[in-house]
Amino acid sequence: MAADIRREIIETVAKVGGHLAPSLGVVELTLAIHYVFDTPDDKLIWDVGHQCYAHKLLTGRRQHFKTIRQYKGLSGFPKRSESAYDTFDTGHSSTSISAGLGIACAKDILEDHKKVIAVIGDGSMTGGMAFEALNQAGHLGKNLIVILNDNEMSISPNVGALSSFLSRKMTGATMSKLRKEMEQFLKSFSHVGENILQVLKKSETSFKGFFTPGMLFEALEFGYVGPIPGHDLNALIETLRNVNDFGRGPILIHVVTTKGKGYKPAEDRPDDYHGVGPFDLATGKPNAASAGPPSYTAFFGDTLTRIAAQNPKVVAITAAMPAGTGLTNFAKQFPDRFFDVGIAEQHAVTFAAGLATEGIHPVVAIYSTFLQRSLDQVIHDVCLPNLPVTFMLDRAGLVGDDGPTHHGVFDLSFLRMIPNMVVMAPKDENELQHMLHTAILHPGPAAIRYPRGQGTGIQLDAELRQMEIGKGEILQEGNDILLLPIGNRIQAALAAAAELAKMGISVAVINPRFVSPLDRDLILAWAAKARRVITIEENVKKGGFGSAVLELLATDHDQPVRVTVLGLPDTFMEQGPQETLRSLAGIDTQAICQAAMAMMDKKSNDTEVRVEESGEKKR
Ligand SMILES: Cc1ncc(C[n+]2csc(CCOP(=O)(O)OP(=O)(O)O)c2C)c(N)n1
Repeated sequence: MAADIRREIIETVAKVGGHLAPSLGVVELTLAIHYVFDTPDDKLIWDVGHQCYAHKLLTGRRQHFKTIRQYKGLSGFPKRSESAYDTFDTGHSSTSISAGLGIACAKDILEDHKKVIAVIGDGSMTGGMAFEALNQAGHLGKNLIVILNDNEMSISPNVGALSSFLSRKMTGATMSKLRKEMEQFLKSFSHVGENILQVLKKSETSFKGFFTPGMLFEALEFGYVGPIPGHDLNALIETLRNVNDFGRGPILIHVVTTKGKGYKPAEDRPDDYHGVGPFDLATGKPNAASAGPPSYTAFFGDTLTRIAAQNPKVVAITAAMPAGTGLTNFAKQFPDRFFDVGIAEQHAVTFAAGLATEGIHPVVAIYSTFLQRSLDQVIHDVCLPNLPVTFMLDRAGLVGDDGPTHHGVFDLSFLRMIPNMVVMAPKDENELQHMLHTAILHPGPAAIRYPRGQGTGIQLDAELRQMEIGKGEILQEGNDILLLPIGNRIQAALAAAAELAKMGISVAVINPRFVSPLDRDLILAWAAKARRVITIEENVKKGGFGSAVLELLATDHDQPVRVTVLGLPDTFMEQGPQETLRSLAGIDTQAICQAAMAMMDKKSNDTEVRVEESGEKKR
């Protein structure tokens, strides 16, 4: 059965892409859990949820499995609305123990004696929330089974002191160093220490046993079982049965697995096969990528490396995504100025704040969706003391197949409200490099958001230019309508302007560059001329760029201006190709043209109708 499941996963992911290596690593574990426990009444929670493919196949979704991560298809993550077997919606890491403990406490109150099992990877264990939950779970002593899926990998090789501790590198040099330190420590307690030391010395095994990974969890009042070989079904089933039958209180089962197990290319390069696009089954090689310019991510990585070569105070920080954020080269060239903090976005931000207080300039590269974790750290630790930290928000906007857990569609709203924070979005990769240069020279916090995917192919200026903070540019003059697109919507707006020109509509297009502070003068001047304004953003409408423009125009009572705000609706957008989702949300070229034509058709009664959100009128 394990072989069948693996074949199905590999064949499907080769066709449609997905999280391959994490899912292959837990096939036996998934089988054993469903074999021993009484799901869905026993509650099973997958941390991150990217390893849930075998779980989906085993819980009634085999028929639809081919639609995974596609528009209207199965989600790539556990989803309560999809199946009773999906206990908890996940996508962001390190939540499973907290959720599991909540469920265990609820079951206690409800006098329901079913089991709760949280499966968490060693990478996700680097997230602070996991420890907050272990801390409370140990204290409460509730029945909670935590399965640690230890494959020594996050997306890239796992980092941190905990990782070495877990990976049982308690041999050789580490072991003798520890032994010496222990001897000295125990000897300092004269008689008692000497006695314990003698007992420990008698048996090498007991000495080693003293320093197993279990120590850590036992100190947190968890029972510890393991390490268990994670591809040995018999061993897994026996262990889970014992825990199911006899386990009481919080128990951690340490299972050792191989990421990518069963598909050679994924076993050899688990980081490359963590999440993949379609690939050739026989060779493992990715299907030919569409020709075109490199990604925004790559342009960011290259520019930062160039800047760091000139400026020794620039450092880079990632939260477990060195490759995803484009920092692999930087890490190679400047190992002492590169920090992978683990899946710990909150810590990453406050760590950056600490560096900044000493005159270092940290560049924190985090996907927009994961910076949501660090809102308080951004406000309290960086913006309040006005520290010069640059935030690079990759994957801002609609990310596509990963869906609602991963769309980065809130950052304009949650960053522009913070005093001292400069918020920018480049129209292309050339502007991205100038913005990065500008942010690093700026004496306070600044954030740059840019989309997932390829750049526009524009020629890069050889020299980096410092931009004036809060200054936009007029890209095209016109009298009938002013288009105010931000970031990646600029190309769509220029295309719409060209279409509208064919219909005799004269369109002005501004590149605002800054969402905070806004270029008030430029926007007010052109809005006064056109009297019809359309804002376009790949962010939720609520509180985003359009809201900022509305706030600005509302202060200017002399100039009645009609405004249409195009942006993402007040729902969680589903998964699917980026262009499909943009069209659905009404922020693509066609939607801009339609909004413009609708505005031109309306009788001009400007004093009555001041502000219109797309679809709704306010009088
Ligand atoms: C808060 C957060 N930050 C970053 C990520 C991106 N991410 C997805 S999986 C992963 C690594 C998880 O490693 P581990 O828990 O060991 O699971 P494995 O993939 O090795 O099975 C990372 C960093 C995320 N999902 N959530």
